[in-house]
Amino acid sequence: MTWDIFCSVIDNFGDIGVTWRLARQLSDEHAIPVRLWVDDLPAFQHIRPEIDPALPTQHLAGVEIRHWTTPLPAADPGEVVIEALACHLPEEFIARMAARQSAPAWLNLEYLSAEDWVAGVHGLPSPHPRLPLTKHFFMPGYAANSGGLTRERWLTSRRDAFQADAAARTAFLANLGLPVPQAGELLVSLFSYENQALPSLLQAWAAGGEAVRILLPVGRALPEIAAWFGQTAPAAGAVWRRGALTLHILPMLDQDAYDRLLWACDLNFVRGEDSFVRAQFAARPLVWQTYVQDDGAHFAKLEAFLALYCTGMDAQLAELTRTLWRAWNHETEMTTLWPPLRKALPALSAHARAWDAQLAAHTDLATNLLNFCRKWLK
Ligand code: TRH
Repeated sequence: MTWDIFCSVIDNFGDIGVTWRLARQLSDEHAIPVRLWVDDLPAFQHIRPEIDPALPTQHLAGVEIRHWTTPLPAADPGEVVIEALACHLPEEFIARMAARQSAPAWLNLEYLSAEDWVAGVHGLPSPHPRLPLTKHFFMPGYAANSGGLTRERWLTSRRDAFQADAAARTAFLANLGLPVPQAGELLVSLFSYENQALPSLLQAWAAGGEAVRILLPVGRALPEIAAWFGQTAPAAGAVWRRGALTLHILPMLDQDAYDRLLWACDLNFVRGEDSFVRAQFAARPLVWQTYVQDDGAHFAKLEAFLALYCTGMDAQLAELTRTLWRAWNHETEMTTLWPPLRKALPALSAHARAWDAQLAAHTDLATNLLNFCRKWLK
């Protein structure tokens, strides 16, 4: 049974990051022929350099990738159609779906949230007002009665092997032009949006008593950071130093290499949706910057996740985590928060491992999707 997944890139890389990961897993682990429709191939190329933005059709890792243009190229809808992350299917495609002998399973794959209402909406039908089609909400989430998280079967074993192998870590870092980590040095990846708290954090790292090496992929935080270092022409490959802080600007890595970067670091700053989930799967301490929504809904998302993540944590550690993540998201001064965070990293690492083990015990999103569609299509 063929599946069509539609991805419209609103901005950045999360929309394509999430849909690509799912498409690849469905093909790889479930042998499903997947057709991924993407309206912004250059964005895709950032996380998978093999993508050729000029091609209307191409294949990668067993997935057929189609350039989603207007009008949509001719194609018969598959048995499952997923409109991902608030995109809207082209009307002509919906008409083709309705013209099929049996209606496809049509799913609205939503953004991830830890909020309570998610489980209540998961699986709800939304009948088309005119056509004999029903769309269902499919909600990723942390609860057992949600759609779950996209997690490959290989994840735990590959990650654990990598994290247990110091030589693999060193080789990976060397490949990025980075030196062998020294004893006592802290390795931190920093993937964030613009953030007014950045200068205070950089200041705390520079003034700390211990070496901190920051790995910064090129992107939205770069101008603010360059300004703090008094640099005017930031580019991948640059290395800037101040006090105990050394900062390396990395090129955008392909998605699998970015996973490894998260596995390799002692602490990861992540953002949006996909890097956030992958940092949880890295089983290392993390700090999340939410994707800002105009109505402030991102703060509710932050609090809902914190409530879950801090459950069972030692009270002081939970308080520190909440204070720190709130400061990062409300973009307030963080200088005084760094020393306690640094001290708490071993305890936070243990918590991150336990959290990951909890997540690994849930059924993954691709399997949940498959089970849902089988029921609907039978
Ligand atoms: O890029 P993001 O901010 O993406 C989004 C979008 O803005 C989207 O519209 C919004 O709705 C969503 O966030 C919540 O952050 P995210 O989700 O972490 O996606 C980044 C992707 O880029 C992820 O798949 C990891 C990948 N990536 C690489 O492949 N290489 C890299 O070097 C880095 C830094 C990231």
